[in-house]
Amino acid sequence: MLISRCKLIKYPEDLPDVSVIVTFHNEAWSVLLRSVHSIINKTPKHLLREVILADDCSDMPHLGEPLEKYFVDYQKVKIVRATSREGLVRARLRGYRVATGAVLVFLDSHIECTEGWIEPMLDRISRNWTTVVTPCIDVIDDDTFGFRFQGAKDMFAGGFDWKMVFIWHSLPENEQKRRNYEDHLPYRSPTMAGGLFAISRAYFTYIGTYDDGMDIWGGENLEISFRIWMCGGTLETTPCSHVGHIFRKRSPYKWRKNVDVVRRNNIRLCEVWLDEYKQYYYDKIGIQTLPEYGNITSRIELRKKLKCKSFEWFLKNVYPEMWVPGESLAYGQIAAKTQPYCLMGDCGYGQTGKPISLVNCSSGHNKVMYLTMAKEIKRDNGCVDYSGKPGIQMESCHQRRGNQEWEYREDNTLYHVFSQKCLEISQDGQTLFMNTCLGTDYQIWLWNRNGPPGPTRNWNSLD
Ligand code: UD2
Ligand code: MN
Repeated sequence: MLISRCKLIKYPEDLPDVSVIVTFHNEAWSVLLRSVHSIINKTPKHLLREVILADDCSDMPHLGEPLEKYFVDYQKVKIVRATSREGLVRARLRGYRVATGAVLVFLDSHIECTEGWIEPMLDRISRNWTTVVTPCIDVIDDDTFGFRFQGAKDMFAGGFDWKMVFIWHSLPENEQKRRNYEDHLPYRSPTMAGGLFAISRAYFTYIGTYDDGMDIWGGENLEISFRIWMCGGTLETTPCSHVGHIFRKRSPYKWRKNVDVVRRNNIRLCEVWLDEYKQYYYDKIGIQTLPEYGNITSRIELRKKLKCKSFEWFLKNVYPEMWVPGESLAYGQIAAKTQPYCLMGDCGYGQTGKPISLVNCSSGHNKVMYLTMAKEIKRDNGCVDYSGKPGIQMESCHQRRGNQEWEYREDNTLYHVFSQKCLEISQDGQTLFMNTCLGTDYQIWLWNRNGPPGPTRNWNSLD
């Protein structure tokens, strides 16, 4: 259920009005109409200036004339079209150029707005024009199209990893505290998913809209998130605004041939905003020399003109929970002392719960693990987790210690703080288990006691 406190809030009558910009490329008819009708029906008339449908050169017949005809009597619905496929950034910019509302709301084309979705966002922006707001994104099931409402318990903020992939994480304790653990209050988020947000039109212009050199999909969400924070704005989510979105299992449309556009977009973003931290992305994707990524001069000038802060400032002040590889307390393969076996933890996107296994240390697998400042043993987005039940597995990192808090002790044992047990390899070298710490050779693990080369945050410097 919607947090009940949300329903009690009275918003001023004179909130700023909005231009809702929906970009689409080959969207299904019913899905697009569901999106547009929900916008019209759920936005108070006096607040809705217009709905701009920005067609990114769709070639499905229903999106041509039939769409024009369907909306012919809707004065507030405007359709703008690209004559060649431009990608979502340039399609959104096409919408922005014709928008006249005080606030812009960008939405994907497969969404559903709910009652009261707009007021909480407009309220925040009307108090401070540099606040950028996202709604809570609920899930619309991509098989049944049913709407799955998220409650207050599932509040997530946005983060990212060094593959420059957007990730969700639970609200850090500090942020909970800052808002007195009150579920209905907006919370700050280091990044946003990218598809659904409200921003003052003047502010969008002021901070340099989007990087129009970004193509098709990807990267623009982190780029605008970093830019908002580093250049003096605030990015937050209001739990009182809910919009559903169809998360699709795979991308339904065509991409460019011969170019990895996501990587190219990410390089643009790294070169402009990440300072020396960009190295972590390049290490992660394994490139030594940069492929062609276009011209970024105007974006670098923008950063100077707006006197934006450094990426280190962002990591210290906005996202202190972010894991920085160079700050690791230990890193590399974790090798058993007694046998030629190393720990292997597998945790791709969305897959968790896999048991930690043992593989030959000289095998080709990437077995590099990190001991983070939050005392996790980490690989990708997974952390070694021991729940007290038999089995040690990779789970998503939660930074709340508990099952994921480990110490690599002076005597080279791997100590699980909560259970007070040590990691042990069986005498036949086949299995792993947790045992009372005895300091026997089967509990000794060899690991480098430092982080990999790379920038680290200087927590003491002032900025
Ligand atoms: C997420 C965002 C999306 C965007 C993307 C990163 C949410 C819910 N969605 O992925 O908005 O920030 O991350 O780039 O946060 N489109 C075009 N032209 C194209 C490709 C896409 O117009 O060449 C449209 C598409 O029809 C859709 C929107 O752009 O309305 C976003 O694309 P998506 O739904 O494939 O992205 P999504 O939700 O996987
Ligand atoms: Mn989408």
